This record gives sequence, structure tokens and C-alpha cells, in this order.
Amino acid sequence: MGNLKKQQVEELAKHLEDAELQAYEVTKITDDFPDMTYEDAFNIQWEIRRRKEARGTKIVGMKMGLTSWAKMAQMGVEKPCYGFLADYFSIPDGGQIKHDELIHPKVEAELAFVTKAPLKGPGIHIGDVLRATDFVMPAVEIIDSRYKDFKFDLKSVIADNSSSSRFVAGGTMAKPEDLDLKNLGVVMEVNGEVVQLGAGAAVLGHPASSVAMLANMLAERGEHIPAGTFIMIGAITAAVQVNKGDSFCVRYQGLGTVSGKFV
Ligand code: 0L1
Ligand code: MG
Repeated sequence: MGNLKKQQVEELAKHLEDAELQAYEVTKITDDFPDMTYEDAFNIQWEIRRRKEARGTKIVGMKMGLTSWAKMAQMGVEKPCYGFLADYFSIPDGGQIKHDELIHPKVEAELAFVTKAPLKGPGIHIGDVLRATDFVMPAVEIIDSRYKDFKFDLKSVIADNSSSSRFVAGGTMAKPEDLDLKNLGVVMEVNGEVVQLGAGAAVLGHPASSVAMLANMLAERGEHIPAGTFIMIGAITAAVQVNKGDSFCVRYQGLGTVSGKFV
């Protein structure tokens, strides 16, 4: 059930999207709307998506966020969230990310699943996801909460498209049956120094669980994951803050690297 009026949802969507497009910080929206519900939060996110699509922006994928227990504990939230990926979020592997277009970006090592069959919740489980997966590939997310000092609660962050801002997909694709997804090792380097390590199981025990959770969360709104969807599963490592001039390289066991530079 939502507590916000349609006009309030539209105003909050504009408020948060303006902050994203013009790269400025705002305070978390639950400060002013303490009675807003999770449904209100997703209504705001979907309204931001509608605004972008109305301007001709293409939606090129989905992301799950806060999917590691460690990160949920770190940010003080109780469950994962999802967001959408817009066409202009995509940066080529080895490419440049304009730091001035962002507020306080952080880099996260993730994997992406690309589906070959639709996934319709509720009740989707890892087996359904693996059967519906065309291939898995490395991906790095650049998150950039629009909230001051990255301070938020779960409802505020959902409304803010789960801090989505840029992503880099690269490396080598592989069929899920050829990967040991739970044990898949990831090493993140910033400016040539190892800053984070992790394995696939950091994401909800198995990377495919994240895709299953997305299908089941979308089902709550009558939505599903169509065939051919690119889905980022959430951070395997902690998010690392980066400055202008920093470069990163994430090495994925058996799947190559993903790199980029903040300019
Ligand atoms: O992609 C993520 O895991 C981030 C989701 C939003 C929380 C954050 O900004 O840290
Ligand atoms: Mg992420």
C-alpha cells in the first residue's frame, strides 16, 4: 500500500532524478516523508524510469543491490533492493568515467547474468535461473547515491534507483554450467593495488540467488524478467570510493578483467 499521492510520487521522482542528472546531493527523502512505504519507494523509482523512457532513454538492464550480508549490515539495511540500468550508464571496458558527472562514486565488483528465457515469479529459485541463463560475464558497477554522505535508509535508496549510475561490462562470457559460481574468485585493484577480494558466494550464498530474488521482487508489481535481460547481481566485494584520476582493474577467475579510469 502506498501513502503518497500520485503528485508527490512525481515530484519526488523529479527531485531525485534532477540530483542524478546534475550531480548534487540531497537529504534522504524519508526525513520529509516518514510515512512513505516500500510501495511508494518503488513507485518513485518506476516513475524515474518512466521519465527517462519518455525522453528516449533506453533501459538496458537491471541491477540488484545490497545482496551481500556484509553490505546489508554495513549500510544498516535489512534486505536487498533492485534498480534499472539506463543506456547512458554503460561505459566500455577500459573506458573513461567522467567523475564530474557524478557526486561521490564507488566501485563494486559484480557479475552479470544474461537471460535466454523469461523468469516470472513468484517462486523462482536458483535452478530456474540457471536454466534460463544464456551466459554470465564480469561487470563492475559504479554506484553514486544521490544522498548526502551515502547516508540513507532502504526506502530512500530504492526511490533513488538503488544508487545506480554507471557500469562497465567486459571480460569473457561463459555458460553457467562451465563456472563454479559460488567459488568464483574476484580481485579488485585500484591504481595497481589490491583493495578487495571476494568469491561469488558473497552474494546471497550463490550469485543465481540474486537473479531469483529479482524475479520474485518484480512479481510483486506484476513485472517479470524478459528473455535477453542483462542483470547485475550486486557486489561481491565491498564498494570502494574513487577519486578523479583513479583507475581500477577487476580480475575474475577464468573470465578475464574489467577496467576503467575516472577522469
Ligand atoms: O549496488 C548496490 O549494492 C548499491 C545499492 C544501494 C546502496 C548503496 O548505495 O550502497
Ligand atoms: Mg551494485
